[in-house]
Amino acid sequence: MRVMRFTAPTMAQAMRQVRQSLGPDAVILSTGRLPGGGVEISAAMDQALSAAAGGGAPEPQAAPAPDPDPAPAGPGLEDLARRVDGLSGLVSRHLVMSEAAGGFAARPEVAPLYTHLMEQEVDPAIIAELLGDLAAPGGQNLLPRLAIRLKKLLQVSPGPRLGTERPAVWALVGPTGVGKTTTVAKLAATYGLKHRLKVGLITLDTFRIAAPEQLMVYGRIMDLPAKVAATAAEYAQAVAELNDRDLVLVDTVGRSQSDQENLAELKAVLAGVPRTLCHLVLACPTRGADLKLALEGFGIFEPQSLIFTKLDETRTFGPILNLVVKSGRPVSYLANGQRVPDDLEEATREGLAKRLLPPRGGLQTS
Ligand SMILES: Nc1nc2c(ncn2[C@@H]2O[C@H](COP(=O)(O)OP(=O)(O)OP(=O)(O)O)[C@@H](O)[C@H]2O)c(=O)[nH]1
Ligand SMILES: [Mg+2]
Repeated sequence: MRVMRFTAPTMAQAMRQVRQSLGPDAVILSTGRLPGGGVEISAAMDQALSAAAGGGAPEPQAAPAPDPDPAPAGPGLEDLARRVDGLSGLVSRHLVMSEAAGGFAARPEVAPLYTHLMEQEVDPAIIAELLGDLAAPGGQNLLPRLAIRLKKLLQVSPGPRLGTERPAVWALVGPTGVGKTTTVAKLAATYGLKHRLKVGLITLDTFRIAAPEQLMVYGRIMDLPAKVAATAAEYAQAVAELNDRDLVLVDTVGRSQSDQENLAELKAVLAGVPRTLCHLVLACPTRGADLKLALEGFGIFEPQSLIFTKLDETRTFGPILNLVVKSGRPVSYLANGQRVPDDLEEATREGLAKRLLPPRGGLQTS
């Protein structure tokens, strides 16, 4: 069992130590205040809990220790351990949140920022990282310092590179109805009309009635060649026929993130052109937990970037930050309306930070 104890002046600093030493999946076993000031966290590696369920409470200690009971747990115990793991994670998150909230509330200059980021639904662990030791001597405005920290966390990759091999092939994948086809059309207009590149279109969506026509119409309006493919061989053939193009944009069928069978089928079709780079399209108003599920489900496509749509339908942008931090993937584009091609912007750190932060002077201080 790997149990470690961390002490620090603030909960945020202690949490950072936990993440640095044990990684993002560390399980918090307990938190508490030290008599002389400061806080203490006992945390363990994930596998420690299955041993804990086998008997014996975890012993807080300063350094990793070998498992005292190496006997393998039976299937019943494994299930129990999973449940304990889930519950422990939940309880510890609440403990850390309330500890952190208490700490931030006691600092009047930080409290409004904390409230704002919580309202933006930024993950509490990220808030702790952002605000933990944020200080401005002489009572200066903390907002510019927070903006710098935020921009460091926000990864962006505006205008994915075309590379030397032509055509570059980008496929947009994602859950149903998030705006994949609309975004393909917006990108086609951006790269074809604005950047004057030769663009071709392919749709792999032969599942929904009239789906192929949707892209064909865009192709006709923009005078771009558009093709339909249903199998890996047809897809390879379609890309081969578009070999005079600089960029081929591929629209795909929307699938639920839980539909692993159909996702695997789509992956097999995309494998017809191995150099296809996938970009994951997600709708910003989707609940945070469901966005994380989508990120996991569509992980099989190894997306190069995240594209968020429907920003015009929400005022809550924390989930974008949460997903960037969780996935390590950059955001490439943001879609903020239905108009093709106008409602598409390249993601920038400044643009995202501006959406996430309160306007200067717009903080509630009560
Ligand atoms: N408000 C808003 N609506 C959008 C945006 N992008 C797309 N839409 C709308 O969302 C709806 C679905 O868009 P599609 O492009 O067909 O979505 P899709 O992901 O291709 O859908 P499926 O192929 O069925 O999975 C349409 O009504 C679009 O006009 C956006 O950024 N903001
Ligand atoms: Mg579509």
